[in-house]
Amino acid sequence: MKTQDYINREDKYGAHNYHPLPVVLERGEGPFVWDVEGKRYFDFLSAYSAVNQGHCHPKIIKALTDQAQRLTLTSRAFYSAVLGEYEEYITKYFKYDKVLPMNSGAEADETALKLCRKWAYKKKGIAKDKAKIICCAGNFHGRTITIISMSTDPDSTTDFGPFTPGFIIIPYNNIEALENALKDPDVAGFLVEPIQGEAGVFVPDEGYLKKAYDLCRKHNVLFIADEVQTGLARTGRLLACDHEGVRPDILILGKALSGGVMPISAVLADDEIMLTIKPGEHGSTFGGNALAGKVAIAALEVLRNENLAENAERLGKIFREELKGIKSDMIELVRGKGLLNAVVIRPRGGKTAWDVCLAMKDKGLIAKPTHEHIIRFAPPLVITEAQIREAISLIKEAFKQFE
Ligand code: IF1
Repeated sequence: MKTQDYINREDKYGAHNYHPLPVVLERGEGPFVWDVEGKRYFDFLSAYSAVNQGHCHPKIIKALTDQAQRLTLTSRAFYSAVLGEYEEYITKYFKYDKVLPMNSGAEADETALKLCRKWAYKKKGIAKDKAKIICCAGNFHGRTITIISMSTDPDSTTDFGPFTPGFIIIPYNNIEALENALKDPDVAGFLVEPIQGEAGVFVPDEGYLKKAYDLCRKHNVLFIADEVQTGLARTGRLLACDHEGVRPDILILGKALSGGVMPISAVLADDEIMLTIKPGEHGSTFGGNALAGKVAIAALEVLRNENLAENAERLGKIFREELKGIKSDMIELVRGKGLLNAVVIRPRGGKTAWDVCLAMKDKGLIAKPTHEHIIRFAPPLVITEAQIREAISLIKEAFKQFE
């Protein structure tokens, strides 16, 4: 079978809810993936930051295969020998009292919303069913009905209503708007991405998160950080909130918590908040399974042992510097933090970000456009300086084609 045969088969039997770049991958190692024709690519998407530790990291795969032969899933109807070990490990790692384990990022966001509401009624004293949560225009928190109820993206919402009430949507990176919204005494929480991914790696002004956090504190409102994409070393710190010394009241993690091996997500909070949810009130068949516990411990160990946050910080600076040095009319703007970066493309002669991505693919580097005119660049954090420089020369060559 050739590339086109694989594409045709997906097209015929799979729902058409994605529009992939025409490349069919069959193997991955570190920062590289190979297609079915044997061609090697730099992976500059990293499965939307789920493979921060690199493809098929040997320590994570070992944890997976070892545990897979002992015990994979018990459900939470019983205790497991692994869950407590994982809970102790991750809570000490992030310095929270408790963790609530889930699977996908969307589920963890849902969990955070439910937790926030429960806290609002049990602790803050908001009247039954009145709690509101503030969120930001341009957000991306997942695909469930409740989560898209917060979305301002028509692709995410059109023909999917009716929606979940209880959200106040304010502009991102706007402290005045937050201050205003916080005047409502029924507000229980503020849910925010430290950098907006889907919006095109939109980095807020320095000090925004800290000011937002301080305002939430002042109004007895929970500061909830969705670090599903920005967390776990991606932006040059363990958490993107660490750049501003902010400790979220509720922290949401996913994606790289498994190094891309299986869906593992988590919500972290202290007892005052987490213990408001009682047995039977929330959960998931697979959440906290033994396989996930061992995989997540290994994935977190790799981040620390291989200094991936430091690597992201250092190489991110070089990467942005070099990108800014590329002489092309098509590059309007380069932005990002650590190894979460984006280029805003100025279309030229009918050529868009999609065409640039196709040209980069031909050169041996894959990345995905977002919103027609933005290309996200987010390689695995195990990438080396020499590899980053090699990747940049490929990107340069691709842009040259449009001169
Ligand atoms: C897809 C974007 C990235 C997320 C944040 C929760 C979730 C995500 C901050 C949900 C998921 C994804 C999913 C992916 C595309 C993608 C994405 F462009 F849409 F915004 F990464 F930038 N919070 N992000 O970014 O996690 O339920 O998917 O595990 O294919 O939809 P999930």
